[in-house]
Amino acid sequence: MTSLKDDTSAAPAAPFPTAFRWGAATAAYQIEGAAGEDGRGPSIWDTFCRTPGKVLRGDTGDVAVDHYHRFPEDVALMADLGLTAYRFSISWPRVQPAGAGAFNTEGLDFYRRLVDALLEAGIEPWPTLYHWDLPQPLEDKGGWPERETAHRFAEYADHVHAALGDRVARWMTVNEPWCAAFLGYASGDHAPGRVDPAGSLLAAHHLMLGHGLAVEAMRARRPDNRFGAAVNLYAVSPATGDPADADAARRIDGLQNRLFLDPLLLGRYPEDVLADTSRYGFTPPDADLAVISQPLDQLGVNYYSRHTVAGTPGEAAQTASSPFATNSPWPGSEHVRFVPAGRPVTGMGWEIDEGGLHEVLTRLHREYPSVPLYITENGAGYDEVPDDDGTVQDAGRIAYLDAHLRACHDAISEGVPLHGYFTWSLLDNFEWAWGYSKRFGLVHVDYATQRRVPKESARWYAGVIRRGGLPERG
Ligand code: IFM
Repeated sequence: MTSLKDDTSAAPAAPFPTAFRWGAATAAYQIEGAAGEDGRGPSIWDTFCRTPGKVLRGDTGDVAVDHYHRFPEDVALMADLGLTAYRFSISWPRVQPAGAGAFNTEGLDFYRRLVDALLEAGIEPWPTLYHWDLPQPLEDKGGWPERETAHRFAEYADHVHAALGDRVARWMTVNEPWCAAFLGYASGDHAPGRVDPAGSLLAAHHLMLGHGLAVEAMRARRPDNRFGAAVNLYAVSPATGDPADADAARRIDGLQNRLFLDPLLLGRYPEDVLADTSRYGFTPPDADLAVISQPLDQLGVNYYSRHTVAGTPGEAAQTASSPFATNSPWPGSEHVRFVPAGRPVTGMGWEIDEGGLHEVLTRLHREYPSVPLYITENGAGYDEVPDDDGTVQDAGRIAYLDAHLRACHDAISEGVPLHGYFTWSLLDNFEWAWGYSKRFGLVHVDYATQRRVPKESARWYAGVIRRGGLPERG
């Protein structure tokens, strides 16, 4: 294979700061496989995948892209891309199979080997401690709606940190608590598949409490390490000027963005969201907010699209996180409809709106205390197949990444403290309820052979990294 770095570089038309992190992201359940190896315990996703009608075609993460065994090849691919940072997640059930009690040395050893390989290749490791794979025994005891789960998470995080904190400086606690809470416990589109709106609000609170407790414990050990969480944020617009649509936008912005940003960064819950959800008796203890609002060294922003919403009757858009979606993931605002705004969509049916990323970044800068920002996920899912000559043409993904990176560039020029960008994802992988039918990778994976082939977007991204910025607008 010719090296992805062979591109002869011209100076970028849109340069990024020299220290800007250029990364890619993945998550344990989506790539590792080896579900039954070396002492790993069952997670809620193992159970969910085996529940008929939950995951397209009955796909599972049992093998995924076999990263557990092929990580040296994958680190070599990252090096060839020129990545300076790699965001991955640590599988809680691999490290602590029952979610409490004994830790599994073999599981931790895998992450030691991975981290060592990354450091050897000059790539900064960015582990996330929770990307949705709760140990099943903890779900059997009530899962995230139970306060105890937050304490179990902090204990697990502390143990991993004790093992790796000498070689890993940057830590992310929870990934996309909105999805874990509301897709997991309100709509049931994700594991554990419960439809319990009141429980989903408690889950959201306990995910943030777990984050705060974990940061407290880890920071006490190594104040020099850097800690944060990754939230999935959206720009939100009303469909029309109708006051009912404005109210819908306020509600969805509240549940999607402010329900997480306000406790984390301001140490309070948004009053209007507490009012919107009051029918579910959500009254989080005030004392927890001091724990949740630990100073953050970095905020991870996962951005994919904009929500356009209406509070009035009409046509609804297909924006589902699952092909089987039926229940609402918006507790207290179940009546809100998501409507098409007419923009082009990715293969997920998600509207492409790089302006929304600029809006999210500048809003963070304007409305919240200054915290270093990183795009911890951004990318596009399609279902592309290789051409006869084996190349994978993914012009749609290149256009998506180019547009969103230009939005980042503009935001930085306007003073937004954005310090890095991790594209989702390094490799094609298990896309949750969609199984293997949607591909987000820069690198194509043939799931029958596990052969990896960098797509055209990988060559493009390697060029951006090499030049330190974007080429002239095409
Ligand atoms: O694949 C997911 C990832 O696990 C979390 N953020 C969104 C991605 C695309 O759906």
